[in-house]
Amino acid sequence: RLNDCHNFSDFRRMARQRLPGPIFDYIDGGADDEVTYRRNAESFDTCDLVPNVLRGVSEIDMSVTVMGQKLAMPFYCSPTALQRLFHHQGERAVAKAAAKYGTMFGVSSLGTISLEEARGISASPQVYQFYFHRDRGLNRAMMQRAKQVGVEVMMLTVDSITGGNRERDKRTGFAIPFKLNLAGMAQFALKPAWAINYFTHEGFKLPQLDEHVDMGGGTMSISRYFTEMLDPSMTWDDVADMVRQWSGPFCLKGIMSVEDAKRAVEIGCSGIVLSNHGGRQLDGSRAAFDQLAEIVDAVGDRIDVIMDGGVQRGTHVLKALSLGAKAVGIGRYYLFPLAAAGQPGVERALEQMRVEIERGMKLMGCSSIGQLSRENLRFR
Ligand code: HOC
Repeated sequence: RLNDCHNFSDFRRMARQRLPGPIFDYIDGGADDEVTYRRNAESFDTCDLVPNVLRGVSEIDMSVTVMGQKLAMPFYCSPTALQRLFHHQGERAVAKAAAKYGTMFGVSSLGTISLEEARGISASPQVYQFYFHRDRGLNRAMMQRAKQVGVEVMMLTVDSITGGNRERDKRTGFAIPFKLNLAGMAQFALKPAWAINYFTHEGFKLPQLDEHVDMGGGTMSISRYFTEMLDPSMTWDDVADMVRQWSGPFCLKGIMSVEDAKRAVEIGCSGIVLSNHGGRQLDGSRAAFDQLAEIVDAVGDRIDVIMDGGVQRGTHVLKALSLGAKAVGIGRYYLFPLAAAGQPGVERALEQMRVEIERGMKLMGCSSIGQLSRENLRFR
């Protein structure tokens, strides 16, 4: 079955077969009418590649350096929440796969293994993604902990001061932890393989958050987390303080406008991730790929510009790099393989992406990433 997965859609299908419906919809879903979610993937088809030939491409070097981190491949596993809900190996599988392929991976403040454990598993550069909580002490504590662990890059998500309108989650009542109430029992019966693994491995934990938050034995929905815990009064001054405190590579995820990109440079960030949160927050917002050239032209010589959203093919990565991105983040691209098959699934997906990039570079006449340029692209 895993051997039948040759692309994103195959892994998505396999994940859908394996996961309880509410969990599949949580990963797969976007906000409102999911216009931005769809546009993310479609945006890559608005331009075509223009290859060169006869350039001597027997050796391909696809390594990049981003925010001071050397990556063997020009993409990394973006931090995503709640991974042990999708497969009992969760972040452990992703950290190991990223280490095997020499790329960076992220642990979320809503991750289901601890930063310390992730560090022990993988020597690959580690990103710690966090949100700006109302509890400023919690924000400081999260940064201190990351410093102690030796996290390479701090990544503050700035597009989520309130929750996107995720109607699929409203319909399914998605909340954590997964409960064995009547609805939970029905899911258990429908997806026994998932349920046996989930309930026979250690209980569901959020090691970055648990000591700070008392859920009182209840459940937490996405909208409750965003509304009750995150601070909508956050400003650039707050972020500037954090960048100073961290005094290392600091990155803002969820930047989309030129004005904000320039502010990020001013306050000393090392990178920005152009992102609309996988279409899960502000529906109708532009695809990061569509906005990339404008941002690279404005700040690309002073800050590392990264993008994510809709990346499903090696050629998508090559198009983003040709426009000037330093690297590309993947999310659902590794989450569906994780849900489908754990670590072997993630490794297969990373390998497929690596092979697609290598093949694409050869066919485009580029032996290193530095040779990609806008000359290789034409917009329709
Ligand atoms: C119950 C809390 O970034 C997402 C994540 C954040 C999830 C918070 C869930 O789904 O967009």
